[in-house]
Amino acid sequence: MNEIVIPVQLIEALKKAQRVAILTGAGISAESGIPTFRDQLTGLWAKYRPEELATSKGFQRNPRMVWEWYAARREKVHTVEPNAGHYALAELARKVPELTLATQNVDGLHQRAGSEGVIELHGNINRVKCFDEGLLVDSWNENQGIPPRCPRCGGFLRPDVVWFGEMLPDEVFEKAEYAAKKCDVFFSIGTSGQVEPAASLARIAHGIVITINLEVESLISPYRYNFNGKAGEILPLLVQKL
Ligand code: BJW
Repeated sequence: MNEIVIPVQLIEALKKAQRVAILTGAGISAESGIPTFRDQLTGLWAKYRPEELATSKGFQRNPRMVWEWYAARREKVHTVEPNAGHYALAELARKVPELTLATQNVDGLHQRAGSEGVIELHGNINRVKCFDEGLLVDSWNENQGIPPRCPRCGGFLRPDVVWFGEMLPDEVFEKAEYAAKKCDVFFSIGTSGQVEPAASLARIAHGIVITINLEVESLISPYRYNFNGKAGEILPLLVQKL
């Protein structure tokens, strides 16, 4: 691993920052053992077709397959732990006056690491809702087939995540957008930036933009800092210096 150097001017800027906004993606959970989507070998989309598994049309075509795929991923999430990157962001929130953390991840690991008020742009795999009514459901009869049925209307249940072609939950994106526009420092961590509208947050971000990603070219300039490396190694170093 290359030595990670955190520029002094970045530390100073972070110490002065009043508002910090953060966007995270699958890369921050990779070190916990959750696969990303677009890694060419291990990513979920290298093995599965997004249009079959992450669209409402795919669900209508094969609800059992989609339910089971998400059930297996939910099980996986329950077996892993937050990593040093998740914990560093929870710690960062205690060191700056205002911090908004928006994640595209559906695994709930930020919350388990102690982050509060997390904006879940793409929902949460641990919640379930009715496909027809869109209302959250807490419990259901396991003996009514797969997917289970909504206890209110009898429709299929589905994970409470945002599939392609679906709107992000009401007000969720607006909150993240507001935070990005108002912040002094914006972090983009472990995301390929290929999925809209989440990716637009880094483009509209005000102030200094810090990117932490295995695929980014290292860069230091007054308003852009790119760190090529693992979030779970870079974030703890950075937060420790504050
Ligand atoms: C590390 C690391 C380590 C690894 N440390 N880094 C404008 C233009 C074009 C298209 C559109 C547009 N607006 C809307 C669209 C359509 C679509 C879209 O964006 N398509 C593009 C793919 C072309 N967007 C939508 O449909 C969205 N809805 C919407 O826009 O509604 C309005 C609307 C409705 C109807 C019509 C028109 C508009 C919804 C998007 C929902 C995305 N859903 C998924 C699945 C969620 C459920 C589930 O988990 O199954 O969300 S897809 C998947 O991608 C998942 C992720 O949250 C999302 C982003 O992926 P992410 O997090 O960036 O992961 P990767 O794998 O791509 O990248 C990981 C990165 O980490 C890599 O860069 C690694 O290098 C790095 N890394 N280890 C640091 N240790």
